[in-house]
Amino acid sequence: KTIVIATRNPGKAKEFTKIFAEKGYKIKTLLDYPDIPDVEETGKTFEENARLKAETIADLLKQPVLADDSGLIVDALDGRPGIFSARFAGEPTNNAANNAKLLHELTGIPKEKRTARFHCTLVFAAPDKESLVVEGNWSGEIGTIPRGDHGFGYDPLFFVPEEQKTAAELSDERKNEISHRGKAVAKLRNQWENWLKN
Ligand code: ITT
Repeated sequence: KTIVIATRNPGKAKEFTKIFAEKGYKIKTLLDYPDIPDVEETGKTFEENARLKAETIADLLKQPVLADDSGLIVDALDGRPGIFSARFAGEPTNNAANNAKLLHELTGIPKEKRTARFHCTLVFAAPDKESLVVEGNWSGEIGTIPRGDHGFGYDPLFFVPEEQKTAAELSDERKNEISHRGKAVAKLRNQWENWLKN
């Protein structure tokens, strides 16, 4: 049992591998298909971009494909970087530069105004089928010093009050239990085996 995930982000790939291994599935990502070109993310929403990735690659491979479009929504920045989270500091994705830019833009903003959330929209697409769409959110606060070396992306700056830790200080298992991506996958699991059969 193999699921193809339309991502080239190694951080996402690692999380999905772990999440789906527990369910008895193997995953492949676009890192396993170097000849497939990048899908341009021209949508204006997480869902539009996740659909673009999942539906384009499902048509190309003629098999079911899952895609994740996700990002960090910061209240004090009117929701930025949002759908532009991967390339906040420019192309190609540079996590260190993204985190530095985020800290810089929040200079002088007090703790109580540093609220943010991670969002994840997952789209499962298959040829000649209506896509399945689920989402998950995870609330936190943007810290002032990066902490922890698990996870990826903005995790070292994403402080989770309930855990008194940044996302990068959580174990991989714990992050998957409570994260935006973990919650979205939990919703997907209730529906996708039926969806694949019909
Ligand atoms: P693919 O399109 O190939 O999947 P991408 O990184 O370009 O990879 P997105 O456009 O969905 O994917 O951007 C997601 C960005 O949001 C990601 O690069 C991180 O900067 C941030 N992000 C999403 N989920 C995150 C998480 O769990 N922890 C930290 N940062 C996250």
